[in-house]
Formats: sequence, C-alpha cells, structure tokens
Amino acid sequence: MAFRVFFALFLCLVLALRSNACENGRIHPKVFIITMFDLEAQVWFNIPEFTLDRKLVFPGLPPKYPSVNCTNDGNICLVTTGQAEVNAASTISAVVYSGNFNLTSTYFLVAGVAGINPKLATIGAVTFARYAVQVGVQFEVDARQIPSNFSTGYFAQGSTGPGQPPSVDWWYGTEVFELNDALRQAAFNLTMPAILNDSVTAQAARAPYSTASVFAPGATDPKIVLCDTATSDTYWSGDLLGEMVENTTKVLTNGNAVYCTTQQEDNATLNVLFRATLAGLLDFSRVIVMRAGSDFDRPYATQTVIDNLLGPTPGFAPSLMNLYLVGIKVVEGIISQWDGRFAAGVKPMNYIGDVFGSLVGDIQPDFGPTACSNQ
Ligand SMILES: *[C@@H]1O[C@H](CO)[C@@H](O)[C@H](O)[C@H]1NC(C)=O
Ligand SMILES: *[C@@H]1O[C@H](CO)[C@@H](O)[C@H](O)[C@H]1NC(C)=O
Ligand SMILES: *[C@@H]1O[C@H](CO)[C@@H](O)[C@H](O)[C@H]1NC(C)=O
Ligand SMILES: *[C@@H]1O[C@H](CO)[C@@H](O)[C@H](O)[C@H]1NC(C)=O
Ligand SMILES: *[C@@H]1O[C@H](CO)[C@@H](O)[C@H](O)[C@H]1NC(C)=O
Ligand SMILES: *[C@@H]1O[C@H](CO)[C@@H](O)[C@H](O)[C@H]1NC(C)=O
Ligand SMILES: *[C@H]1O[C@H](CO)[C@@H](O)[C@H](O)[C@H]1NC(C)=O
Repeated sequence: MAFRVFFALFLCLVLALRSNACENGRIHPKVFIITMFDLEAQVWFNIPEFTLDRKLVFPGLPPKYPSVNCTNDGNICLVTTGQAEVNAASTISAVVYSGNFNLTSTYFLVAGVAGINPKLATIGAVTFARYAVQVGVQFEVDARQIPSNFSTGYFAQGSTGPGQPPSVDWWYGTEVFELNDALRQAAFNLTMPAILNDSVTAQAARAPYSTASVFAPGATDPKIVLCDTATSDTYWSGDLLGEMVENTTKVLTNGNAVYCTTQQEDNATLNVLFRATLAGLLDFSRVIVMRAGSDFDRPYATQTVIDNLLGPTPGFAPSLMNLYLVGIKVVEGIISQWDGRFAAGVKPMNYIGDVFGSLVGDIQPDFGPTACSNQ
C-alpha cells in the first residue's frame, strides 16, 4: 500500500514536470467522458488520438465496469456508469468523492446513445442539450384506468391532472437541469468539421418517417442538432408517451425546452455533478450532454409500437460511431485550446443549475417552483 502511494506520488511528480494534470496525487483531467455501457465506452478505445491505458480502480464503481481509464498524462478520463438513473448516480458519486481527481476545472462530456424524437431529428444524429428534464418522476395511473378527461396516465406530482406543473411542495429539485448554453454553442462549433457516419440500413429505417408529415426531420439525413433531453428509468415507445414527454418537458421548463432525445441516466449524472459543484468540487458550467439517436422513440405511421420497440435498431452502429466522430472534435478542441480559452471556463450567459436556483449567480431560473408563472 505504502509503495503504491509512493509510486502514485512519484508518477505524479514526473508528470507534473510535463503538465498540470496531477497534483497532491490527484489526477486533474481536462476532459472526463461519461459513457453508460460498454459499447459506448469502446468507441473511445483503440483510436489514433489518445490511449486510455491508465486504469484506476476504487470503491463504488459498478462491478460490470470496475475501472476509470485515463490517458497517461491524466488529461482525459473515461467512466462507464452502467444504465439507468440508479447506476449513473452511484457511479458518478463514486468518481467525484473518490479523492482520486481534482475536478475543479474539468469539462464533463456525457456521450451516449438515446431514443430520438422524429419531430426533431433522426437516427444517427448527434444532439447537444441545454435542458435535461426528468420525466420519470410523476404520478401514474394505468392506461386502462385513465379518467375520460385525461390525455395521458402520467401527470406531475402534486397536480390533479395532465398539463399542470408539480405543486410547490412536490418539486424534488432534480426535475430540470439547465446547462451552460455558451459552452454548448462552443462545443457545437468545435464539431463543425465532423462528418457523420451513416448506413444503408439506417437510411432505409428512416425513410418511412414521411417527409410530408411532422416526422420530416426523422426522414432526413443525420445532422448535429441543438435540442433537449429527457431522462426516465422506463425505456418507453410510442406516440402517446412521446407526446406526454413533449408536454411534460414543456410544463417543467415553462415551455423553454424542446424534447428530442430520451435516455435513462442524464438527470442522475447531472444531479451528482450539481451537488459536487455545491460542495466546491467541480464546476457545473463545464458540463456537456451529447446524445446520439440510436432508435426512434415512436413508430412511423404504419408501424406498431411493439415493432418499433423490439424490432431491429439499424441506427445503433452509426450512432455509436458518431459519438466518437463528433465527441473527438469536442475533446480535441478543449485540449488544444486549453491555454487562453477553456482553462478559464466559458462564462454562462444563461441560468445554469437546478429548479431551485441553488447555485449562487446573477440569473435566477425561469422555471421551477419559484418561477412567477408557477406560483
Ligand atoms: C481500461 O483499461 C484496461 C487496461 O488497458 C482495460 O482492461 C479495461 O477494459 C479498460 N476499461 C474500460 C471501461 O474499457
Ligand atoms: C485543484 O486544482 C485547483 C487548480 O485548478 C487548485 O487551486 C486546487 O487547490 C486543487 N485542489 C486540490 C484539493 O488539490
Ligand atoms: C376531469 O374532470 C373532473 C370532474 O369533472 C375534474 O374535477 C378534473 O379537474 C378534470 N381534470 C382534468 C385534467 O381535466
Ligand atoms: C460559433 O460560430 C459562430 C459562427 O462562426 C460564431 O458567430 C459564434 O460566435 C461561435 N460561438 C461560440 C460560442 O464559439
Ligand atoms: C460507417 O462506419 C462503418 C463502420 O466503420 C463503415 O464500414 C462505413 O463505411 C461508414 N460509413 C460512412 C458513410 O461513413
Ligand atoms: C399534450 O398537450 C396538448 C396540448 O395541451 C394536448 O392537446 C395533448 O392531448 C397532450 N398529449 C398528451 C399525450 O398528454
Ligand atoms: C434528471 O434531470 C432532468 C433534467 O435535467 C430533471 O428533469 C429530472 O428531474 C432529473 N431527475 C433526477 C432523478 O435527478
């Protein structure tokens, strides 16, 4: 043990002579990539740009993905959380409270696949979110027992029906996280030289989302899109649930957010990063949520919901590839422009944080229990 500590300090000393990536035995990453399962992680291994062969093992990592991997200089690290909110929250907590890292100036890049709303984008598209909305925390009644005047069986906690915000005492604080939009724009700009991967089978799967309908964006070629993400432990499919998620996203953000991707982790990850920011351990203005569409959240006109949910997912391969093709531009951009730009941070011009306005700043949230329209 003593030898290992000594060795870590020695390694850091050597590295410290070359960079700032290490101090007090802590790794000081410039970019931390957050993936959710092995296939998302694998796109970052065996690439020409960097090698994640420095392996860190510490308590609280998922048994399935038991290490965080970094580059030797500590500039880039990658963690795999495991899927769903409970794994994301537990794993990211283990990372930020491990004492292995100094994260005060680290950029976090959540890089995972997601279900995609064909009203906004398509399979293979890569999105950057400003709002992450938790749509799983709601009241629910079974679809077969919905009152005749309810449009859906899901409604906000403490409310009396769909379309209403949660009542004041029922906000948990995690319903919405707003991220640094200036950083999102900067990341989006960095990706501009990226050329997206696509496949013939993905093109064929896209085609039935008629260009003559609200699903036109689903039928067109994949692009890099700025639009928002929804978190729910439930992996759902269908028009009606899709519309419910669109409506819930609008209600929870006072109409600001546009729901376009659905996944099972981001709120949980953001909640941990947010609390660690409140504890002075990291900087919530340095968080980027990137999600690539692997499958449609709802069927095309003549497809059943079950075929959409259980059928083949030809968008999966190009979406994984595109996480790398687009994400690498962001990682390389942050590292290459560290001095003089990213080291100092990208000053947010919008509100960032949770629904309560917990981060001390000049701007207060225009959503949540204290927003005027919800009082
Ligand atoms: C981290 O690196 C080690 C050693 O190179 C490797 O065995 C392991 O699979 C890597 N971790 C992940 C999550 O891929
Ligand atoms: C973390 O790094 C910052 C500089 O980015 C430094 O000011 C701070 O003292 C470091 N914290 C620890 C606990 O090493
Ligand atoms: C549904 O109808 C009941 C009984 O009239 C009424 O109390 C309730 O407010 C209505 N709810 C919605 C969501 O319209
Ligand atoms: C992004 O690029 C556009 C067009 O070149 C530019 O106007 C804008 O200032 C850039 N934004 C950021 C945040 O870098
Ligand atoms: C997408 O990636 C696959 C797998 O590497 C490759 O075979 C294919 O040629 C790529 N297609 C395009 C259009 O980039
Ligand atoms: C979504 O909101 C619109 C407008 O209020 C409403 O017409 C529609 O029925 C809602 N859909 C669902 C599934 O709740
Ligand atoms: C997850 O985040 C979204 C938006 O960031 C938020 O609406 C939701 O409540 C969060 N859920 C949890 C459990 O943190």
